[in-house]
Amino acid sequence: MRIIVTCLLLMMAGWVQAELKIEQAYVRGLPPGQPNTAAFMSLNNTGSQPLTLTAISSPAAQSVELHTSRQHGDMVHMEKLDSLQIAAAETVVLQPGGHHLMLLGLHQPLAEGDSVILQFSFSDGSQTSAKLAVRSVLNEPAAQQHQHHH
Ligand SMILES: [Cu+2]
Repeated sequence: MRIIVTCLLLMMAGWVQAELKIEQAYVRGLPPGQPNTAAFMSLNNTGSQPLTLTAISSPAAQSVELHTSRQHGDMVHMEKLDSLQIAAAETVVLQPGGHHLMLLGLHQPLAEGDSVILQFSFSDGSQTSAKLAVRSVLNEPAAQQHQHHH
């Protein structure tokens, strides 16, 4: 019964579920007072057509942007990307130091154990959403590796 109701709601919303599997997704939990944070995940296109991610939104933030990190000498700059293409049957990994999502203007501080909903929209009109766990920056894999090596 619940499945039927969900399908009806999806149909009424007028969008198609994107053929995308989102894994290893988390939002970086920062100390209170930080207005923005980043989200990381792997995006696996399970369909037979390329997907172009064009917009992301979240009820937890004023806006969500797609960024990439680029090294200029000793400085790492973030640049906004307008879209991200995921080829059929390919996986794009968003990770610290590379592509990532930025949650800008957080409505409230995010702590370990919280969760954040993200909604993804694609150029073909399909959409999907994901619920991401908040992981404290101290528990992030990259941070652990960093500490491990030094
Ligand atoms: Cu960024």
